Amino acid sequence: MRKTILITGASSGFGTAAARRFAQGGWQLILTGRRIDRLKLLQEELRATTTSILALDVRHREAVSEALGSLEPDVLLNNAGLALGLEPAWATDPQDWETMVDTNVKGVMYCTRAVLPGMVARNRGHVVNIGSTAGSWPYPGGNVYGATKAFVEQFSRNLRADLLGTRVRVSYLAPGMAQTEFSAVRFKGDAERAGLVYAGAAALQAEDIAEIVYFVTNLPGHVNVNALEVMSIDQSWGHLAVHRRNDAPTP
Ligand code: NDP
Ligand code: 8X3
Repeated sequence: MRKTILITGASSGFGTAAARRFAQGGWQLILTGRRIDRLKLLQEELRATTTSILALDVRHREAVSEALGSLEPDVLLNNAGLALGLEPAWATDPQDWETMVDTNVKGVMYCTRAVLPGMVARNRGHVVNIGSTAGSWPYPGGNVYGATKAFVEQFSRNLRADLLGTRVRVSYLAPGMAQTEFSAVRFKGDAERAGLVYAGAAALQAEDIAEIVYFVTNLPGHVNVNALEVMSIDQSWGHLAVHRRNDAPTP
């Protein structure tokens, strides 16, 4: 029987690439996002595949429960998310913090809660949560964005603890810098600044993440990838920052 994946945030980036990858693998797709026009185009592109589209804002608990509660996906890809701003904590727009928490934290909670009872009842399913390296490795300006992704990691691990004894899998994927619309959203449409994020480096591409999601979900049912971090070869960690007073020399 053909399997079904439900993807949040399928209108762009990782979500669109995952839709294409799973379509190629013969899966049925349920694609969600706010921009229904984008989803319609994708549905048209993938018309050989059974694809349903749903306009859904993951921040709205009732709407999520209504739209997803009766669906029976084999895989839920909790991918919808965003960063807004790169200012230090004291200079951010508090509304941006709210939006990130509502989307990246509450959206993941709501979508998971909507499909999980069915997965447990069927004793079958897989929840794949997209986090970020920002959830583990702090950087200036990452403040609430990174914290939301740390939530996603711990939520994923705690879900596994609850689901022990069932055949429902949970995986947490933490990508590093990837070239999607992510930075254009973070910088609120400033395309030039967004382009600089990826300039001169071989950033991850959406297709790379889609391939990893496909791999993780197509492993034998007894194999649960708990957490997986992936970066471009051109990205690594910096040393810990030290603020030196009185022009003290750097060693
Ligand atoms: P994109 O901006 O390209 O895609 C984000 C997707 O999320 C869009 O489809 C958007 O759809 C959807 N989305 C945003 N807000 C909502 C909402 N309230 N309700 C429903 N859907 C929403 O970025 P990416 O593909 O890069 O991001 C996908 C995920 O990967 C995010 O969770 C992001 O945090 C994470 N990530 C990204 C990295 C990167 O460097 N690109 C690295 C690590 C993690 P629409 O606007 O139509 O609703
Ligand atoms: C996106 C990666 O480093 O821009 O989650 O926060 S980063």
